[in-house]
Amino acid sequence: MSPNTLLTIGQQFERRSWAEPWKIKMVEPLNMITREQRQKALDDAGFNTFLLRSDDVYIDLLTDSGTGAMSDRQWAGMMLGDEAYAGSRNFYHLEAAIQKYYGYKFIVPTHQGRGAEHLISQVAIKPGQYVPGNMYFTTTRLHQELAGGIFVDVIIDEAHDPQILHPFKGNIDLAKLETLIKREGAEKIAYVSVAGTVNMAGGQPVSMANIKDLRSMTNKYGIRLFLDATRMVENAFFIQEREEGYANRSIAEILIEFCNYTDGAWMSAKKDNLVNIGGWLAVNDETIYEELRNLVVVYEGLHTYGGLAGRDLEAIAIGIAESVQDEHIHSRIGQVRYLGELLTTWGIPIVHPVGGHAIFLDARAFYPHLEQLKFPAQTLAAELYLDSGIRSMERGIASAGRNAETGEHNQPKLELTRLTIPRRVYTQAHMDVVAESVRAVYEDRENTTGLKMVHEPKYLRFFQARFERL
Ligand code: PLI
Repeated sequence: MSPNTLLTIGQQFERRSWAEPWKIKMVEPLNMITREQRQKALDDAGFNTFLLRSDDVYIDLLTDSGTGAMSDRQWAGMMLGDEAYAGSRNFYHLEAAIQKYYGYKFIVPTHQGRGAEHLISQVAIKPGQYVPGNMYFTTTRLHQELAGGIFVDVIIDEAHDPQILHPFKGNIDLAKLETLIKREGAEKIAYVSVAGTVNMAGGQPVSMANIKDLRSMTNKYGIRLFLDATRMVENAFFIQEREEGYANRSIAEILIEFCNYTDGAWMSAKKDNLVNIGGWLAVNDETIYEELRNLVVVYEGLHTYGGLAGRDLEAIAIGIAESVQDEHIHSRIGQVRYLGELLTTWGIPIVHPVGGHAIFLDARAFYPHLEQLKFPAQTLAAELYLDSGIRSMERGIASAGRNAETGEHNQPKLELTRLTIPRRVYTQAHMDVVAESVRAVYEDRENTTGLKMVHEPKYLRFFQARFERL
C-alpha cells in the first residue's frame, strides 16, 4: 500500500484542523542533554527506557499513564480534599461521577489500575478457569494468571496485522469466543475481559455493534462481561467518528451506552480520567461488590479511599467530567493523529489505523534485518533516545514475557515501539521534533545491529530488564 492510501483511516471522514480547548497557565522547563550524555545514560540504563532518569529525557513519550496535565479546576479540587479515613466527601463525589458518566452502581476506589485488576481477578476467577479477552495487557493478564486464570486471546485476526485498515481492530471475534465456550463449557469461563481501545494492538477501538453482540452471547451462556475502561472515552470517540448512527451522539452518551452492555469495569484513572494517580472498580452486582469491598481493605485501604488521598478522589471526579467533553477528546486524538500523518507521509512504518493514545512504530518493518530475538522494538526505543532524548517504550517480545509452561519467549506478531502522547502536555511543535527524530533513526536503520537481554526479572520483565548491544 502506498503511504498516501495509508494517510490514516480518519481521513476517510471529514478532516478539519483542531486546536486545544485550553490555554497554558504554567510551564515546566525541559532538560536537553548532549548526545554523549545520552549515550552514558543509555548504558547506565541497560538500554531500557524504563531505567532512564526522567531528568535525562527531553520529550517523554514513555506512557500516557499518570503523565497528563491537570486542569486549574482539578488543582482547585485538590485543595478541597477531605482527608478523613472513612467516608470522605470526595469519595461520594467520585461515586456520583462514575455513576453519572459510566453508569455503574457500586464503586470501589483503588490506588491505580492494577490494584483494581488484582481485586476483580481474585473475586471473579476460580483457578483453572479461562479468561477470554481482546488481546492481552501486561498487568491485566498477569493478575488474571496470578488468580489461576488462563488468558485466551479472542481478538479479531486483523488486530495482529499492523497494516490492515479495519475501523474497529479491537473487536472480539465472536466465533473464536463461542468455540472456546463450547469446547470448555460456560462454567469454565470466568468472564469475558474486553478492553475499550486495545493498548497492545495500537490503541484500537471496539465497536458498539461488537459489544452488543458480545452481550447477547454472554447472556446466552450466562457469562459475565467486564470492561477495562482505562481508555474507554477514547474508544467512544472512534464510535462517534466511524459507526453508523453515532455521528450526532455525544461522547458522554456513547460512553454510557457502551458501559451499559457490561457488568462492570476496572479503570486506571491515570489515563482517560486525567489524573496523576488513581483507579477504580465499578460493578452492578451487589454480591460481587460485597466481595470487592471485603478485599479492598486487605490490599488497598478502606472502601471509601482505596489507597488514595481525598484530594486524589476529587481530582478524578473532576477529571471524569472533563474527559467526556467532545472538544477535549477531539483535540487529544487529533494530536496523536497529527504525528501519525507526518510519519506516514514520510513512509515510516506505523500501525494503521492510528489509534487513540499513541503512535506505534512497526519495528519489524523498520528493521527487517533484525530477527525478533534481537529485540527490534527495544532497539528502536534505544536509538530514538540516543538521537534526540525522546523516550518511547517497547511493546513486543520483551513485553510479552515467557510462556508459563514452556519457559520460551512469547513471540507476539506485533513488535512495536510506542510513542505515547500524554494528555494536555506537549504542543504540535513537540510532535514535529519527534517525527523528525524518528525519520533520522529510520534513515540510519541499516547500521543498527540489535540487542541481547542480559538481565531478566521474573515478573513484567520489560520494566527492569537490561540489554547490551550485539
Ligand atoms: O498502570 P495502572 O496500574 O494504573 O493500570 C494498568 C492498566 C490497565 N489497563 C490498561 C489498558 C492499561 O493500559 C494499563 C496501564 N497502562 C500503562 C501503564 C501504559 O503505559 O500503557
